Amino acid sequence: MRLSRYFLPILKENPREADIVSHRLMLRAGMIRQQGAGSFSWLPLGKRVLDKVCRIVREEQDRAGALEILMPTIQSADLWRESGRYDDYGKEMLRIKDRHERDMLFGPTNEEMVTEIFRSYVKSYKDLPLNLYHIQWKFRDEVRPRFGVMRSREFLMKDAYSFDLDYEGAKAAYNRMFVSYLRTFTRMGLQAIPMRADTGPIGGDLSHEFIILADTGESQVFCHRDYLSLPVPGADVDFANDGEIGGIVQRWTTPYAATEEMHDEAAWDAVPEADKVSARGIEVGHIFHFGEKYSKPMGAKVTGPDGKEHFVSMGSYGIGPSRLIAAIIEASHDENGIIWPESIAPFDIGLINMKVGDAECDRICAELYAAFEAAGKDVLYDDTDQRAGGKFATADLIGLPWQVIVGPRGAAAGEVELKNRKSGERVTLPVAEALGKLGVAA
Ligand code: P5A
Repeated sequence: MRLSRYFLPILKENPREADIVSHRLMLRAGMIRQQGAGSFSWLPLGKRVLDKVCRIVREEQDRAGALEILMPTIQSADLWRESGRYDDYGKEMLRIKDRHERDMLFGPTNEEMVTEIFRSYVKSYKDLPLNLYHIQWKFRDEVRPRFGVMRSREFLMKDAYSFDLDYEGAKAAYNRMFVSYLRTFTRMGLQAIPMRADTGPIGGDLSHEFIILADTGESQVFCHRDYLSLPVPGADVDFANDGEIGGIVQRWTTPYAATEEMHDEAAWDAVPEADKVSARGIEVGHIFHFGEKYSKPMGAKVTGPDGKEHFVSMGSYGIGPSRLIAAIIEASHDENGIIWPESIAPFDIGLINMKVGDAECDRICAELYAAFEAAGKDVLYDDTDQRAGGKFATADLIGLPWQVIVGPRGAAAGEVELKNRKSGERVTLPVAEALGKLGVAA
């Protein structure tokens, strides 16, 4: 992509409305545009990151055996009257009427709708376990939308829903999502700690929040230092093996970890002083087991091996991809801007032509650009006539993992400069070696 043809509305000044660094950097880097209270458009750079985050989420949901669907954003109130949540949900639910004066709502979550799908088709235990997920916009009329996409009113959620014959099956389904979440967040360069959590309006008796430690986090959290070094399972983890998956969950739930609402002072006192981590945290995922809370009132049942009908045992599992992006920036930035982990960077490489119009600079840039594209690298080529200082500031602000800088003096000698955004390390190399260092054949 050539920057001269891209839409990257960089802000030079710090936007006054942004209180935390991720919100400030997302606005300054032209990733998002605020459209109203807690409502944002995703501009090209932001949309690329959102897509990359969703791709990782999808891959890990699929790996754990969940199946992707897509449900509507607008739901019928009648469905929510069946579960009893239409009245319970309160002011956070945006309620709408259609032209026939029917009560509708913009979905804040989809437990009811997915239960309706399930009960319409699945009648036998032989079709279980089943886990259906989608990635869809949600609306919650939050009392205090703030911090940009961290707590917005319209936000993206990956929500999965599991259906099993009994508690044992449902616990295995819960464990699979638990392990899938560990992998998902690690792949984005985040250290997420599962903590016992309150179930709120979703309900149920077992729940974990996945928390990223960050000073700007909205909740106070407490955990054992061991969490900072626990190994995350690799891609070869066997999701079909309940014992293996259960063992991982066991290891990840043994040391003390709790959010403020679930904090247990007595258990906390038992943690050695040197191992106590008390910090602020950002909730990026939340999983729930709630058994028959929806299946019973909504009549979602299957025939079991005993020939009898059983209400299915359910759970639901959420990740907020839009919030995740803010959390990643909170965890990975410096005074000059964002530092993207490679897995979700909007582009892999920023190619900077310091002197557009200089024959050698233009030629080398064209050669590099073609080689990167051929190798399947995402590259943003700064071919604008902005001055060098401005180009460097933009490159640091948008935080691509690698910068390849082509200036007239180096170009005349067949050399370019390579800068690693994270380490700040710069090296001058002949063109072919620079390509080699970036894993591209010359
Ligand atoms: C689980 C999936 C649920 O809604 N029902 C379906 C369950 N859980 S949750 O904890 O309420 O939300 C899941 C994740 O969505 C993100 N999230 C938000 N992101 C941005 N702005 C918001 N206002 C917001 N509210 C929730 C969080 O990542 C949360 O963990």
